[in-house]
Amino acid sequence: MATATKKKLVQWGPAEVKAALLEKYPPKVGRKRAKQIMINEALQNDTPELTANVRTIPGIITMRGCTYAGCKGVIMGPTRDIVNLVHGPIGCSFYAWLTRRNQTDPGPDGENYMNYCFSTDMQEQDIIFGGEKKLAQAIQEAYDLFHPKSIAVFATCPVGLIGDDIHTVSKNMKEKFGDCNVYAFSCEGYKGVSQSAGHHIANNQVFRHLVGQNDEVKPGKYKINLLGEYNIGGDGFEIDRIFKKCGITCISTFSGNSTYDQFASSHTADLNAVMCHRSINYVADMMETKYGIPWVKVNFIGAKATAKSLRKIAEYFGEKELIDTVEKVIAEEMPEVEAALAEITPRTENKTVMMFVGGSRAHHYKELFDELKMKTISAGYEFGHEDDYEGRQVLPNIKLDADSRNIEELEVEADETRFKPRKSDKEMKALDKAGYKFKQYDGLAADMDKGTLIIDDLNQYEAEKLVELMKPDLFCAGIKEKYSIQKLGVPMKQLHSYDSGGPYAGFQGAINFYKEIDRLVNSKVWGFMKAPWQKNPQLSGSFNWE
Ligand code: CFM
Repeated sequence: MATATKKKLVQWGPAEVKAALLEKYPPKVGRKRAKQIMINEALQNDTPELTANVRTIPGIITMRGCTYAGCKGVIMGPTRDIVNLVHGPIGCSFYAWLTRRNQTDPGPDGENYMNYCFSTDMQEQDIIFGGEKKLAQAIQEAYDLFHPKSIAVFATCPVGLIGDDIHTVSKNMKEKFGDCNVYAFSCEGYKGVSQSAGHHIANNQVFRHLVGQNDEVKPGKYKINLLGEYNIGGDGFEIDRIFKKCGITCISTFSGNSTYDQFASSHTADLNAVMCHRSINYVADMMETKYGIPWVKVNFIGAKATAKSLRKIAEYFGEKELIDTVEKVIAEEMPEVEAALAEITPRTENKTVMMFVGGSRAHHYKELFDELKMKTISAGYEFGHEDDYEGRQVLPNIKLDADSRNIEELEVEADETRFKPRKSDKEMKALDKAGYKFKQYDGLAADMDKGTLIIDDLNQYEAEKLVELMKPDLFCAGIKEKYSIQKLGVPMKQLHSYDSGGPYAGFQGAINFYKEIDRLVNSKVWGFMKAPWQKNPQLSGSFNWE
């Protein structure tokens, strides 16, 4: 047993690894999982090769979270001046209470509810007799205590099962208050196959109830929104620092360190820059249709990627002043980055890494590992869709199943008074001619080396198997995976919460990341560890009367 686990990558081709991962499954499970494990061949297909966004097979310990987590935790969690009230048993709220490290700055008004945990604390009698009255009372209590401008209500699983009408309760309370926008999210945990469904449910309501509520034009030049950036570990603060230095005005971030008013006036921006394609690309599409704001994909994870994204924004506005400032900022920031890389890369070069994270970070963080000259030998998302793997060109050919159809798609039309094309036809054509790409995302597979393994919805068993077979120098995933991987003697970096580190975005963030990875891959500590069963594979016990 011990020799098999020590075999190195060179002895295992991707096809063999794939076969070994599937070997122990019953045939039906094996067939299903086979479709979610792809040996990357860098094809640029129009039809998806990999199956994604489908149900996890019952009995398998998935890395995924639930729909409520995606809605309340991911999208709405970072909004500081909206009271997030969870309608459900206390556990759902307690485990969402500041566990995602989305940081905030209370700003000049100081209005910040993120450090509170609001819940209706449903009991058995509420499940039996209905929880609507309790919900109305809780909304009233939050309003009386804080007088917030907005209260968001989130449904947990039992709420959907007993049929509480949270939307009517919210609407009635909104009318009663007059000065507080109250709305609800039907984001019961079971609503979709993963948290991805929760993003969609959250964003639909943000679009419906928040975006476009304030037409007041904000001061500033080169106005953009940053979509899909959630300020984990302070990433958003570093990106804001860079924007300010460049003279770019960020009207609203969806939703890192965000406020109600930022969402409300986001339709006044002139460009939407999309970070996390998975969680928000449809909002960019809806804002384009309704208000005429074009969108581009950006990535501020990785120093080179940051520079590239800044240049992309500057090219869109096309003004010399901005283009020059962006170049000046890049020239100022890069020497420190390069010095850090020159010092660290001799120690990280050719080390191997695996990443299984969410719906976009497995791709974004590859940039940082490339800068460290490390090899990403296997990667995947927990809940990415086919387009996140293989690019947006596969979108028309994704087969929608019943689970996807369950999630509402908003019908959006151009706003009669507020639709305004940001660029003339002539300007758009000129950008197109210069090779400028709007609405383009090529996905993870295009950036992965040929012959690497791309795996969707990796589970606990497969993660351990993969590490045993390929012995990477570093494994990246989340808290649920952390300790089982470290017990295998491999260092593990959390790319959701960053453990306690960060920021890792932008230029300064990249330097933080290089240092952290250097420390992890060059520390021998995990390799010295032996679990008790590795020393004595035979467990023995005795009765206490013996
Ligand atoms: Fe987007 Fe995210 Fe991610 Fe995501 Fe997330 Fe996250 Fe993530 Mo954890 S929105 S898909 S649902 S980048 S919480 S900030 S780290 S799984 S890769």
